[in-house]
Amino acid sequence: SLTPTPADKFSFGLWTIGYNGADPFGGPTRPHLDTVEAVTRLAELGAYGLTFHDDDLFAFGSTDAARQKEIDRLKQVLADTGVIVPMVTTNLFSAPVFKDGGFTSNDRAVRRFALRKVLRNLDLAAELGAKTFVMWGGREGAEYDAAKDIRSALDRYREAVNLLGDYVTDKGYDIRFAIEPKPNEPRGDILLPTVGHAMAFITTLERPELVGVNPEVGHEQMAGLNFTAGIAQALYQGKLFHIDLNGQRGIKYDQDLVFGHGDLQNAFSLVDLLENGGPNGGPSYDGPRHFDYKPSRTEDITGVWESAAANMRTYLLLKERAAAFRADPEVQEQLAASRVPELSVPTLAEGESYDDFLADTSAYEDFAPEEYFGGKGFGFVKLQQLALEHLLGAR
Ligand code: GLT
Ligand code: MN
Ligand code: MN
Ligand code: MN
Repeated sequence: SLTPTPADKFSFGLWTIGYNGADPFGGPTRPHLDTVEAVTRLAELGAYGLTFHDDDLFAFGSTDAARQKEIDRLKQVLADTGVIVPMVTTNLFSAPVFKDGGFTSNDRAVRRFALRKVLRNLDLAAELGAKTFVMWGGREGAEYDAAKDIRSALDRYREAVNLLGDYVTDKGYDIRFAIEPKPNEPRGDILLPTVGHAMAFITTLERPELVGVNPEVGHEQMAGLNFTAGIAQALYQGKLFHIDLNGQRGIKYDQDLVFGHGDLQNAFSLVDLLENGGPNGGPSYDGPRHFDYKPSRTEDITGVWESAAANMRTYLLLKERAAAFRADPEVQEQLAASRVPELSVPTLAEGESYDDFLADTSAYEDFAPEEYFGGKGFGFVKLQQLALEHLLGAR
């Protein structure tokens, strides 16, 4: 069905629908959106989750009383609507004190303050039942090579994440961390710029099992990478802890468009991967389908809610189209003709040693590479056209 329900696990950041339209060139075009209204409207639209940064819910530097008042208002509207908080994250990028980063600022006092801000927010995440804690290090980076000792910065990042891992373990919190990569913006270059960098970093941690990634469609595409392929590798390594869905058109500033309003064919293959698991079938990811987009500043509040609904509707449309693609006998035939399933067959036979392998003359001595295919192609273009026709609703 194309009507979103909580079973679809659609979630939104408070900062997404709450984006007031301010950009580096102009001020707000929309008034502040209150948390209670945001949650109420999301519930009506069929979303199941709300996520937030500490500073989205209560302004940076709030008194304890002002902070608690907003937490209580949030808890009340969650109870009234049944919306949950699957993920919480900390803002270590907006306040001027974080201009050179939080965990990796050159200034040690800033690093200590940043870590305390995160620990306090982790307690709140646990209190609200969040299972994932996202870390987007937007200010962890530099504009100038001489300004940042990258190896020390990674040491400090590691020190911070190790401390957080000890903290949740000792407190018994059922929370895992998800690092969100981004290549640049707001910093000239950001640490852990891609999914691959982040997954390699995770192997250096003391508790790697507690840490995964939160890849964002647009962020990988800003680096010119294939998002679906990156997600497939994160799944392969058991590291897809969370996902940020949105749209991006090419290598430029972070657009945060509605999901599908960028590279639609890649969005199709992504939903196919998440829902159908690629060639082997079966869903491959059961976590939140989290939209991290920005309603364009040209829109009024009606447009905000239309764009929120558009994200979910596009996801569900792609899910339907991907199911039709997989169910089409002609697609199955072409997959076989293109030898897609054959890639899952191990290259060596069971129990075949390298001695056996070297003795197999059919593999090398008698193999004629030029004649082998007899000029035959793989038919990948035909397969892609079948996918496109399903995507367009032409089949
Ligand atoms: C910020 C960023 C997003 C991150 C958020 C989590 S904050 O809006 O652009 O991509 O997911 O910190
Ligand atoms: Mn983004
Ligand atoms: Mn963003
Ligand atoms: Mn994001």
